Amino acid sequence: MGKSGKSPEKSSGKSAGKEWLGLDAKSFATDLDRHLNLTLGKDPVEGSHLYLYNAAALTIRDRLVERWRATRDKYATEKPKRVAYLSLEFLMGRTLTNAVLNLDMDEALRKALKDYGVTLEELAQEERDAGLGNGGLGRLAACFLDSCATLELPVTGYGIRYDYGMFHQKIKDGYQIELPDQWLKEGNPWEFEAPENIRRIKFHGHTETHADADGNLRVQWVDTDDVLAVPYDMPIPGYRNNTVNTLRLWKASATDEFKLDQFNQGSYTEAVAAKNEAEQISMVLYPNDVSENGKVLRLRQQYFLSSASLQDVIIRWRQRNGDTFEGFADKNCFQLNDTHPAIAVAELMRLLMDDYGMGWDEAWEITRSTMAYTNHTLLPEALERWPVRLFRDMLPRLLEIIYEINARFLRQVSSHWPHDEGKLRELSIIEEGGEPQVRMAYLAIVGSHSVNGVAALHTELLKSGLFKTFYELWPEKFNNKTNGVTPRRWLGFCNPQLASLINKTIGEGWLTDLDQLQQLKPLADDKAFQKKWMAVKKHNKTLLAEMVECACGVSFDTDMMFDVQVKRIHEYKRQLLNILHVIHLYDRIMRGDTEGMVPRCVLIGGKAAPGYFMAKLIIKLINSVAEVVNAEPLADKLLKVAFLPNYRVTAMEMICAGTDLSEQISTAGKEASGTGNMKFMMNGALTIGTLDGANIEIRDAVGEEDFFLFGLKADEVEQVRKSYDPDSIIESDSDLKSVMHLLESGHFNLCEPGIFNPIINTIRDPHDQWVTAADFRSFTDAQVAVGEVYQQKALWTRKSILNTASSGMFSSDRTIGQYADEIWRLKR
Ligand code: 26Q
Repeated sequence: MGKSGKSPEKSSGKSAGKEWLGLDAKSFATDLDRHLNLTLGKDPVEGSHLYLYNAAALTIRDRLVERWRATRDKYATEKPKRVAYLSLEFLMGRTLTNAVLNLDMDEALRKALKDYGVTLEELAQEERDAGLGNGGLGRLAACFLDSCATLELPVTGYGIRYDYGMFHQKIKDGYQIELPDQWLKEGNPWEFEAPENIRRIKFHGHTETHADADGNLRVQWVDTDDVLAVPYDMPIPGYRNNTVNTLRLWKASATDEFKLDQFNQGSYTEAVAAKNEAEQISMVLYPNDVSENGKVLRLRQQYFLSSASLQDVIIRWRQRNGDTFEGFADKNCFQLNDTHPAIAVAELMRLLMDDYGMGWDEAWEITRSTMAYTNHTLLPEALERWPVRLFRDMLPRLLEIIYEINARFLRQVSSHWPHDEGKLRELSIIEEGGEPQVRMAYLAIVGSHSVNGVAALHTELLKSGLFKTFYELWPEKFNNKTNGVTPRRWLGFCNPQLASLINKTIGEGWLTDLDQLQQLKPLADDKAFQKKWMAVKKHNKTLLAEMVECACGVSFDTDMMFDVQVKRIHEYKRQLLNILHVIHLYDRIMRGDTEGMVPRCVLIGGKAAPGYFMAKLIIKLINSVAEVVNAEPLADKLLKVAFLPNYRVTAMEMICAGTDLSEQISTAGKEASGTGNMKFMMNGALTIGTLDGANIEIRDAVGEEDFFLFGLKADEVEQVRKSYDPDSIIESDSDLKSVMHLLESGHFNLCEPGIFNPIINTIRDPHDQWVTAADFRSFTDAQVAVGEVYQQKALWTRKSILNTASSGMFSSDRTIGQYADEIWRLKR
């Protein structure tokens, strides 16, 4: 297998002895016409954009399929070690435009579309986002798949084909409303059902033990309610390398057995209802980005994904290798995207022992050496736990195996720390107490050979905090893999003007070797280059302003600074701190204290978990403040505020290109990494941020001069919290005091008195976990510094260029290279 970046000759390829379809405009035109007329059966005249979109998708898809089959053949011949990336979430966004970029079909397709009088941009709008994820973790999985295909690594993504992805967010009277995301309503041209690979998943029932012919004890899990897992495959193209990997998503389907039993007994309706229950498993994505404990359906989803995917890998192994598992661990690796698929540890043990007759020790050796676990959170309340009771009912055989794993593990703990009851209680996979719980993170750590965090600080905090004792026991398991994002989507595609300027300046190599952006550094002070750089930013700001106008009815002036915070709404991410600063600016304007104030447009966007009261109230506050500020004539040229509804992958593509200032302001020690921060940096935004997650590495990469730092550090936050007194902080800071006065006087909620009291109370609460008041002064001062720099156009532009130029290490190609070398040990 070659390295990334090699650009094989276009269209030079064969599958099954046949030349590949042409990549020229004429071939595209012919195929567009054929798909429109024959595959879809529509006339160009009656064909709305949707039909033309589908014809284009099929035209591109044909080319993908050729390369897909060739890649499959190549893996089948070369038999490389393979990785299964197990994730409950893949936040893919749109596919058409990404495929067009990766297969270098942009120009030809545009030409072919000319005849229809439609632009590629207009067509692309017809595609709904595949929003099968909540936020960072799901989008990371999508970026990783892009990098794996680009690096030509045999990695398959395994997930769930939810009928409904992340909810559609509407804002009504300032409040979030959730609407179902019917992303499959118009069909999905990018998926291929593979009924020949259906797998059967067991639930409920009980276990029976008997001795086999050799006298070995064997366990059978019987009387189960089974559900079928039907795979749908999506092609994942690499960047211009003819590699196409697979994302396999499972849909739940009822077995047909009810027809025989219940149907004959006359209980037709009950039989159909049972079918419903099975198919619920893949119905909807859970819209929480922090674990919601105890939901039965969620555990069903987790087991469904884990079992189907492991069976898939094992059955394919046996098709190629016969009935031996020798070499299995050298040829397979399972990466667990957080603890969501951690039940895979016990499931692999079950499959190897119960279905294939392997003894415990051999099965454990295979399990431990193939499983690897990535942690994505530092919030202790976000660690997944499941009641033992739930396991006993739903997955009785898995509970037995977990108990056995735990018993053997605790023996190891006692020999490491003899006579230490406390250590046993602390490390046990089963948390005792009122309602005994299974600690999924502990199961994942015990059952894996690798445990990684997603940014340097995050990994250090895991080792010294959450997983300290595990680190003492197994220091060699722990490692860091700082996140990254794919530069194809997050610069090449989303910012065509900047990409083209960069191409003209340093060539196109950066798309697969992002460190090459360093070559822009000498140009940071070049007047002519700066001018072009600014013109691109201006253009992108115009597009973003159009979007904001259209979605929010707020007009953003492109001469003003675009100050943006988009991410899930969560208290630790402190959208509240941002809005306090906005109130402060408004307060200054109203007091006439506007000297040196740089005109700003503040954009905030993100979804709140439907059951997260405070997050939803913060959205309401943002909208209430926006309404007052935008209606204030005195603020007109100085401050605009908008809340962008339904933030998603496709929105970010436009947002990150048009942003001047990136807000990364989480309470230090709480954001595992962040990845939006990287997208903004790549597109030349400057960051205002705390020393949290990957912000630290971003600042190290660009240099402290070109990053606006503020706030308490992670260890200082812990210190401050011991004697935190927000009231006295507020009392001694006249700006904050004035902001609190505006809030408390009901200035932003005249018609709805008292609604923001819960927010006011949190800010004043000595137990406020996120210490918002503590960082207000330093945030506001840093914002003044931002304003001073922004007013010096050349200086700002220099810093903007240096940010892009220093963003090389935040390519997911770098991250995936490290996973491949250090965890998966793939040859490359
Ligand atoms: C768990 C159980 C039940 C229901 C939902 C969940 C659940 C779902 C999604 C828990 C967490 C998530 C998502 C977490 C997430 O997105 N974390 C982010 O991961 C990014 C990629 O590593 C980091 O950059 C972010 O810092 C981190 O917050």
